[in-house]
Amino acid sequence: MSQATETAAAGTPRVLSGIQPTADSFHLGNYLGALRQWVALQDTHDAFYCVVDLHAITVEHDPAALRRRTRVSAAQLLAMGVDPERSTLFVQSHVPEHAELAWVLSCITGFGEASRMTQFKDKSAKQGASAASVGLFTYPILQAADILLYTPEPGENAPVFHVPVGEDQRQHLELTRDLAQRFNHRFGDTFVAPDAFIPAAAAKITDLQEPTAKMSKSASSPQGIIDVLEEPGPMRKKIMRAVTDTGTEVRYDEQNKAGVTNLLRVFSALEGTPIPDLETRYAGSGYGQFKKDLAQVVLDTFTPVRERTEKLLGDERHLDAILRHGAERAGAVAARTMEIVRDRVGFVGRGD
Ligand code: ATP
Ligand code: LTN
Repeated sequence: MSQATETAAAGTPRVLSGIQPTADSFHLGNYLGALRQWVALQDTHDAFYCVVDLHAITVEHDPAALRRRTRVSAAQLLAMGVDPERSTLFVQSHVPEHAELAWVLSCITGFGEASRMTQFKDKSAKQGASAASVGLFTYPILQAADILLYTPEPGENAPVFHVPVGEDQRQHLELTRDLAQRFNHRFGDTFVAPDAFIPAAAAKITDLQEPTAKMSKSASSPQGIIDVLEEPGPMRKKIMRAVTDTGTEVRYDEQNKAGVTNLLRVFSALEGTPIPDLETRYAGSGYGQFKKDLAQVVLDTFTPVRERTEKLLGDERHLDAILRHGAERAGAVAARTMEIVRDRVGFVGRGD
């Protein structure tokens, strides 16, 4: 059994989240919307964090890029502060129970219910609906399996189960809750329905060039997105060139000043300064100084992460050993859950 789960007292809140290895770097939206919470939640939760490579093959992919990005993703998580001694960090495909539970859950998911998932609709619309794979369609069910495999065990207190994600994942979390409750209803109490843990202030970081659209690796232009592993020069330039309105006032106004509002959110989240204090600090100084200072705050946050990531990638054996250790811990929990699930749905045990 895992060191982390052995030491986590029954009733310790549990957290699980996943991220796809589909880019050579995470971006600022990923960091503020989700990953920063991963690091913070380790202090209070028994944490499971997963690089979801099975999800990454739901769209056409290059095997060599996937292999590289899986390691880059894990290295960045470690560099951001995910601590493999306190948390279980692992690669989804190292724990085959994810795919197995996804199959079981797909058999209690309605076709219409799955058809309502907006992420599928958006992504399949981009490729042309007939080019979309069945894997992309069932993606949210695999995500539900990722989560429910790590359902907390009953303890003295009501079990707490958090899933930190950005706002765009709310619908998938609702599906996960519905599937947990449906399974429990049909086959007996098994899963704890998880709660989405969505940071209000940074739920949606927008594109620097198109401040009403989400910052996104697949939809943003290179100028609209800040990568965690970006070199300082281009990073500074992008922030200085971020779209703002024609006024000069640094003021939070979602309707009329979407660009400045997004930058204020980023500044506030990274520096930990309330937005009204930033408005006061930059009253009368125009956008230039504000952007310059913001660029410095972003650089101060990401430069150490980039340096640590490079170091971790320089020793692949060590990195792979951390991930193997994580897979062992995660696998022990997943195996226990699957044993119960197989029994509840009526599969005959192998008797070993
Ligand atoms: P894509 O848009 O290409 O699907 P993405 O850039 O949204 O990808 P994901 O891998 O889907 O990135 O997201 C990883 C995590 O980061 C998720 O929890 C998601 O909610 C969060 N996230 C992604 N983009 C943003 C954003 N712009 N603001 C806040 N959170 C975000
Ligand atoms: N669908 C999520 C990634 C993801 C995930 C998960 C998030 C896969 N499995 C489990 C939380 C919990 C995304 O696109 N960000």
